[in-house]
Amino acid sequence: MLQRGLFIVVEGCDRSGKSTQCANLVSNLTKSGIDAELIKFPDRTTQTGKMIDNYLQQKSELDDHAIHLLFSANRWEAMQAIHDKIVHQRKTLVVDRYAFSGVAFSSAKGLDSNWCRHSDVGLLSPDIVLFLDLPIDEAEKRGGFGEERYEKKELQIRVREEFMKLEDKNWKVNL
Ligand code: NYM
Ligand code: MG
Repeated sequence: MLQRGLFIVVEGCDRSGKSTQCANLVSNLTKSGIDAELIKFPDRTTQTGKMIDNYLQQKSELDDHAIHLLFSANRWEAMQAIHDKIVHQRKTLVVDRYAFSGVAFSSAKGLDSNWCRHSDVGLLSPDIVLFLDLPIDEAEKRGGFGEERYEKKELQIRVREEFMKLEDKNWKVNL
């Protein structure tokens, strides 16, 4: 029996298959007797999440720094609950996007990547990061690509490059 649950983050560009793989992972963990739960960022249900959703659906305009900080706030407001689940309830969390997306997308837009990192400093660190690396050409062919802000080939290529700069020893790329 684990003393605490694991914090597993799944990252990737848009349409890389994260949601499908996250669902598969949770279901396989559950079948192996591990109490696992799926969490997703941005969480579009909260107040900050609604502002983020409007922005992504191009219903509102926001300064690049302001939206970056909203994405960050959307994680901070979930921290206590995440901590309780992992530490007290010993649940393993599979998290669809996290602070890496925050830095990769905002710096791909042109913000300073050091500035981008600051607002997430102190968030709970993941135990494992799984990065789904699908060629952008393939992602582009998938249904729905292009509906939301950021779903543009040129930006996705830069996002992928920014993700690669964040890779460290806790990352597993395309397992
Ligand atoms: N995104 C996501 C960011 O720009 N910063 C963040 O901190 C996070 C968590 O939001 N294009 C972007 C990546 C996606 C978009 O995510 C919505 P999803 O997983 O498609 O709902
Ligand atoms: Mg998306």
